[in-house]
Amino acid sequence: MSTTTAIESVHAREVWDSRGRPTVEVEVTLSGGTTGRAIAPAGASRGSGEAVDLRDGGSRLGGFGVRAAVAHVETTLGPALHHADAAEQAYVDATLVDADATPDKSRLGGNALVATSMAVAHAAAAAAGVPLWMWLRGDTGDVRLPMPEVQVIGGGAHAHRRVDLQDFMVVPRGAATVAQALEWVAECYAATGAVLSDRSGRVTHGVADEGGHWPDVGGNEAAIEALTRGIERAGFEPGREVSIALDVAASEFGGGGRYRLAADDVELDADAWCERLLGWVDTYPVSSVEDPLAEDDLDTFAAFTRAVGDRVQVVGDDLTVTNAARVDAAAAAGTANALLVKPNQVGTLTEARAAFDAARRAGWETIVSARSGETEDVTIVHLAVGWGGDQLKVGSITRGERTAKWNELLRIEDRLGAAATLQHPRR
Ligand code: 2PG
Ligand code: MG
Repeated sequence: MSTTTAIESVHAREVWDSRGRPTVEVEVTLSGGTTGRAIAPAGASRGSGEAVDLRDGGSRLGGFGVRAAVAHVETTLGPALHHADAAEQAYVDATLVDADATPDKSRLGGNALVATSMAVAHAAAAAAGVPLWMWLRGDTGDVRLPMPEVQVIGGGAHAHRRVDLQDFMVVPRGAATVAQALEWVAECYAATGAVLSDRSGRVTHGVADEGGHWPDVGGNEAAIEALTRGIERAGFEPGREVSIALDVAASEFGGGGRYRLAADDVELDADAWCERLLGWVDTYPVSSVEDPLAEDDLDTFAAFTRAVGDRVQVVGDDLTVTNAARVDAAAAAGTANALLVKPNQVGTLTEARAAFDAARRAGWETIVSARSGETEDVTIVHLAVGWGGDQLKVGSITRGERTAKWNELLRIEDRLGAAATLQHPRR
C-alpha cells in the first residue's frame, strides 16, 4: 500500500437533498491528507429488491431522519475501514458489506454504505491527483461519453401522480457532442413548455421532482404527444434527431397482473396494458422504455421485449435493481435489453460495477442513473464516464442538483476535446 492512501478517518453528517429531506454525507481522510466526500441519493419509486435506505422513523422530519445511518458510519463503518487502503475499492466495499452482514443492507443502511463507498473512491482519486472518472477508468486513450437521456415532463411518483408514467425524456441522438446534445434538449424543454401552455391556457407549469414540466395534460398519451410536438416545435426531426425515452415505472401502478391507470381512468390486465404501450411505441418516436411492466410480471415484460426489443431499448430498473444476479437472470430470460445502473440500489460501487459488467456481458446497453432525491454530488457522472456507460440519466435540464451533473459532463467533454466521443444509442 502507498503510505498516503491508508484511510485515517471517516466522518458522516446529515445534509439535505432536493426534496428537503435529510441524507447521509460522508467525508474520508487519508493518511497523506487528501479527502473524499460523497452524498447518498434517494429514490421515490423504488424496486422491492433495493438496498434499504435506512431512516430513523418517529416524528422528526416525517420519519426521514438519517441520524442512525450517520451513527453507523461513525461507529461501525469508519472503524472497520481504519487503515484500509482507499485505492483497493473491492476490499473496501467487501469490508462494508461484511460489516453490515445482511442481504439488503438493512442493519447499517444502504445509504450509509453507498456514501462511504463513493467517498473512499473520491479520496483515492484525489490522492492519485486525477479526476474520479479517470481514476475509475485506469487506462488512457479515447473516452466514451454517455448520451444524455433528459427528462422534459415528470409524472408518476415525481409529480403527485398527475399522470401515471413517470419520466418523459428526450434522447438527442443526432447530436455530435454533449454540448450540442444539451443545447438541443434545452430547445425541446422550452418548446414543450410552450406546447403545454398553449393546451392548458396557463403560462407557467409546476416543476416535477427531477425538474421536468409538471404534466398539465389530460392523460398519459397526451403527455407523450405533447413531448412529440415539443420536439417538432423546437425544429428537430422526431425519432431521427431527437427520440423519446419513457420510464413507465409500472410497479408504481401495476402488480398482480393488473394495471390501474388513474390518469386515464382505466384498469387493464397485463396483456391489454402491454398492447396499449406497444401502440404508443408505434405511434410516437419512442426509442427506449424503462420498466414497462411491473417487477412481478416477468412473462409480460419478456413478451414486451420480444415484440419491440430489436428496435427499442427495454430498460430494467425496478426489475433488476443494479444486482448482478438479477441481471444474469433477466438476460437469460430475455426480459430486457438494457440496464439502469444506480449504485444506491445495491449499496457499494463494487457491487454496482458487477451489475454493470453483467449487463455488458449480456450485450445490454447501460444507462447510469441518478435518483429523484439528489444533491450537488456529481459522483454519478464520473461513474458513467469512468465505466464507459452508454447513457446518463440525471433528470431534467433545470434545478441545481440536475444541472450540477450535466455541467460536470460538459466540463469533462471540454477538457478532453477531441479525445472524447459521444456514444450513440444502438436502438
Ligand atoms: C427512476 C428514478 C429516476 P427514483 O425510477 O428511474 O428517474 O426515480 O429515484 O424515484 O426511483
Ligand atoms: Mg426507473
